[in-house]
Amino acid sequence: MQAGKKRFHATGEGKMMKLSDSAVQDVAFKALDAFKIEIPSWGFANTGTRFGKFVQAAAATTIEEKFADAGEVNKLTGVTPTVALHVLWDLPNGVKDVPEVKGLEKRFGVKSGSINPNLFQDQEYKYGSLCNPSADIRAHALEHMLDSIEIGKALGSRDISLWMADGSNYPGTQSMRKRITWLEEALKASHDQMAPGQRLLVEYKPFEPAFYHTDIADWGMSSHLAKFAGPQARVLVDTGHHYSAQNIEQIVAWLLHTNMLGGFHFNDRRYADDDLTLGSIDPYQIFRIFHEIHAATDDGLGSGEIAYMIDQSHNLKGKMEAMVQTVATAQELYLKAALVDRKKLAGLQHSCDLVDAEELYRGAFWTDVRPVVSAWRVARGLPADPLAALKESGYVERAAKERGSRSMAVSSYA
Ligand SMILES: [Mn+2]
Repeated sequence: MQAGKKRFHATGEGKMMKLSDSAVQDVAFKALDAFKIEIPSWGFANTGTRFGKFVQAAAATTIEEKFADAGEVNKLTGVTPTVALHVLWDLPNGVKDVPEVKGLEKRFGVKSGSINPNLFQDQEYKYGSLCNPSADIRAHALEHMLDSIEIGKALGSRDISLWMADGSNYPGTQSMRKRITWLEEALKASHDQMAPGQRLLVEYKPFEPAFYHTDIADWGMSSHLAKFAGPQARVLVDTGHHYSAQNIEQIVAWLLHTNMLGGFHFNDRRYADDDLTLGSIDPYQIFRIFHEIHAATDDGLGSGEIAYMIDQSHNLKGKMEAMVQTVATAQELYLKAALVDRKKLAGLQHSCDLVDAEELYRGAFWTDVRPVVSAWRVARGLPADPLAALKESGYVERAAKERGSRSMAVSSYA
């Protein structure tokens, strides 16, 4: 479709949105211009499940290849200017690796995004990292946090994104309250070392790898810890880290209301934390989350500080294809939510016109926005269909040829 030929209509007249009003296309383009999403370096590497890995020839095996892939996704989509880094996987030598990473940023046209400390890989973390009963091990974990903050400063990246595997498997084997205190101390000490403008994002997860208690199990715990740490700390919502029936958009509404929402790790799941591509199971869930954000923005709660990030591990789909597919899906769902006529919806909510309100809301969700996203891409000099452009480019085949000898070296899981 050519830009400007068909136009979107989002005033919510009836259930169907019409492609007519140029003002609505302006709204759509403005929303798409504002939307950026961060992609994770680990989404390009060979990863697996607890049981094994199915390796892919085109998978990235080095930080250079991860940056090359991330740069390619940004070229195709135009909305992924940053790549999340995992300290031990991407910067095994800490701050010493920063010059190399800076060189890769220049070469591939993407910047370093959130810095993810790794507090779950070392043998000493068997019984926890920042919550370990051993003061020595806690100190070592804190040192890694502080190193990660220094890496963030050196790279000029804003967010330190903390997820911990800490917890326990059996009742009575650990003091949950002592561990809260240790966590409070560690996050406060980390916060104290941050530069102005840096942020600490605190992620939560109800279970896995710990199966009895997880030290940061839900958004309330994250929010408490972030507040305790200091004014530059916020909550990070990973959409996969909830119980199946949980109302995630309500959590988002609370975090917006209390100004504690720092960002998202987007993915989808059918059961637990499966890291499936966004919107593959429940796109309406993501639409409902974005609606809360758009509505809060209207009400003057700034959305500029919300980091949208992808946290997915593609062990069956091709990694590049899965990433491009996810980015496009995120744009579509963000746009659908932007097209809700929120003024009209507020009126229907006030008068308790339940069916009309729901139909207005769902009408935006059912609108096929793909043509307007394509028109926006063309208007911005991007491929109209990034997945097709990826296929045509031959990038994945080239990567498979170049990387195959390294990426196909299977390491057993046990
Ligand atoms: Mn996550």
